[in-house]
Formats: sequence, C-alpha cells, structure tokens
Amino acid sequence: MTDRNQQLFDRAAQVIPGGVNSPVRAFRAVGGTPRFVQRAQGAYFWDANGQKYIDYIGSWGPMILGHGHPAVLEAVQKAALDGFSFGAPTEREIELAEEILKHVPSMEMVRLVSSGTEAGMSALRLARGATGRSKIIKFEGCYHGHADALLVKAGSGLATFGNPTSAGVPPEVVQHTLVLEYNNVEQLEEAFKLHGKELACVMIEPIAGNMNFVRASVPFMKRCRELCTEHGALFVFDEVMTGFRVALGSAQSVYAQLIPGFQPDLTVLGKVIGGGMPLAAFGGPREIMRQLAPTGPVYQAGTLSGNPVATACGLATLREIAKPGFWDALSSKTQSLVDGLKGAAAKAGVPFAADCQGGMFGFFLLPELPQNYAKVMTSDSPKFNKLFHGLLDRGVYIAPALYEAGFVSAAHSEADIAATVQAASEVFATL
Ligand code: KE4
Repeated sequence: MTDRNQQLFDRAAQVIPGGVNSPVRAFRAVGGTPRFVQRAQGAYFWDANGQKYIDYIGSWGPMILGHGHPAVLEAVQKAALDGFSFGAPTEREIELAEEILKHVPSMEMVRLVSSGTEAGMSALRLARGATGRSKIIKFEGCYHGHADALLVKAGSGLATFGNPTSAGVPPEVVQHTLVLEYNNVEQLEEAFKLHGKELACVMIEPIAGNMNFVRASVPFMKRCRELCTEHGALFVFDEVMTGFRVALGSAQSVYAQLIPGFQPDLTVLGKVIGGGMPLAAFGGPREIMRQLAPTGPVYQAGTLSGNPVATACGLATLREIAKPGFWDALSSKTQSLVDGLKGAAAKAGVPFAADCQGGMFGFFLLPELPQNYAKVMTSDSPKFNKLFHGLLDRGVYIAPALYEAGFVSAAHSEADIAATVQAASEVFATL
C-alpha cells in the first residue's frame, strides 16, 4: 500500500526545511516517517493513510479538552463570523485576561502574545528593563522558546557564561546568560554569590517538561525564591507547558501548597490558554507590568496579539477546565495511565520510572526519576526508539523524543488508557 505519509513527507521536504514547520515533528530523534495528520477528534487523530492513533501529544499540551470540543468549536466558529483580526482592542481580550488572572493570583496584569517564544522573550526583556540589569540564569534542560538569549547551553564550569546552542546566535548575545544545573542548590548559591546584584532574573520550568518530566525539588525551588528576593532579581516561571495543564492554578499553585506563600514574580503562559490557537501570555505584579509600552519604557508589540478568534478558543477552553470535577477526573486518568505503564514495565523487567501531575506525565527507561539533564540523557535512547515505534505501530502516539513530556486530555477514556497499557506491555516484552 502506498504510504501517503511518506509521499507527503517527500513532497513537504521540497518546499519546507526538513518537511516540517517545527523540528521535533520530523522524527529525527526516533527515525521513521512522521505521521501527517488528516483530522483529529477527541483523544484521537487519523493520519494520511487513515490510520487512527490515541494522541498523547495533543499539540504538545494545548488540547487539554481533546480535539474538537463542541463548546470550543462553537466559540471559534462564532468568533470567526465576527471577524478574524482587527489590530484594535476587543472585549474578549479583557475577558480572557480576567479569566487568567482569576486562577493565577501572582499575576495582577497580563499581556497577550502569539507564541510561548514571544512570551518568554518579552518576559525576559521586561525583567531586564524593570531591574536595569542584564545577566540572567537559566537551567540546563529547560527550554524557553527560541529567542536568541535563551538558546544557550551550559558553559564549561560555573563562572563561565553560556555558549549558543544554535548557529546564528552571536556569542555576545548570550554573554549574559548563565546556565546552571537544574536542582543544584550549591551551584545556585555560588552563582548568586558571584553575580547576585547583576542578575535581572532566574528563569525556570517549574516542572521541566522539556526534560520529559523533572520536578524542581522543594529545597531548590525555595532557595531560588529566597535568593531572587535577597538580591533583587525577578523569579520568572516559564509555565508555557505546565500552565493550566498540571493544575488550574498552574505549577505555581502546586508549589504554593508545598512552600507556604510561594509565588514567582513573572509567569509565562502558552499552549492551553490558546486551546490550540496561536495565543500565549506573560504577566506579573502591576508595578512591573506597567513598565511595558505604552505605559512604560519596555517595548513589546504584536500584530496578532490578543487575536479575536484565538481568544475565543482560549477563553472557551479555560471556562471548561474551570468546571467542578474537571481536575479530579483528569488527574486520576493520568495517574491510572502512569500506574498501568509502571506495572507493565515491572512485569517485563524493564527499568521504568514515571511521574505525573494533572494532565501531564513523563517516563524514563531508567530505574529512578532523574533530577537533572545529565541524568535524563543517560536514558537508553535506542530502547526508547523501539518503544516509540512499537507503540506507534499499535496506534499509540507518544512524543517522538525521549526528552519530551506526554499529555492526557479530558477526552481520553478509561478504555483508551487500558488499550495504551496493553500496547505498552506487548512492546515492553520485546525490549
Ligand atoms: P512556542 O514558541 O513553541 O509556542 O513555545 C516555546 C516554549 C516555551 N516554554 C516552554 C516550557 C515550552 O515547552 C515551549 C515549547 N514547547 C515545545 C515542546 N517541548 C513545543 C513543540 C515544538 O517545539 O514543536
């Protein structure tokens, strides 16, 4: 049978670099042919051959309700009839802003933008503008979008600043970016001792979904907060992935239960708040956010910022996930998936560690959960690739890279979870 996925991939590669508009989609890490999605509905999508998959990527997080939720679809269709884009303010941007602020009390104001990268880049500029400082700390294994200053890998040794992870990023652009080891308190202490008063911010993924699933330890998170406060640096939570995905109050509400009174200074959001349409945001206290143009000196702008169709999609999504019982149902479904996979791996004698929070999960073919990037990368990637393809052949679609998280939606049924665990147990037996 002609493989329409391969035909499309070959054709795409003629006109789009790598045949994809975002690198991870090309299956380079796992090999094989990317599945070209024809349509999606609920917890499933169908590829160009008409093959059905249980979808655990959900557009890398946004599709928390599943694909094509009726209330969201209706909101988008209605909004589209009223106009696609105006470049002028609308009431719905206020409604979406108010809905976001209602659930994230650390934010008093929010600016809507069109991608997580744009939100992270803008939050970084705001932190530097608000503090008048240039240096920043990020952590190895955390991804904050592809703004130049954030495409940095750990320099050799602590005191040196990061080196670009990408061609085209001049060294001088990343000379102020210090990359530390995630969950390493002593490195953090040392960095603040050396540079504390020059630091504009510390930027972190509170649960690092770009290392698959690594939680910031409570002592580490506490110390980040204390040192930022002590030295006048802003603590920036990149919740593009975890925001409204791990809890209604995002990851910061999870840490606030573990660390009394905990709050970041700025928060970056994306994915779920757009419900699958291009929409992201960043926000924080009024006195910081007011530094943004047009009320302050930090410039930031966007043609499609607060787009009327995207805000309709995001607002309808947030209203659904705020309904009573949503999070108990989603969390227990995600937990039963993780417990089922652990049981299947144990039965097959495969080293397997997994964790989850709300609708986000991750697993490692390792005996225990890794605490940092170096440990994550000790995973057996050939074995992961075999697992990936074994699941794919059985109609289960997980992230095509061992350092990416997985996502469960409200549309995933217990039967989907059971079918996934059954597929995994068959594949574990072959590893
Ligand atoms: P976008 O520019 O892709 O909307 O957001 C960038 C971003 C920022 N911060 C975090 C924590 C993120 O996870 C992301 C984007 N996540 C990736 C998945 N690891 C998106 C998928 C892709 O790059 O194709």
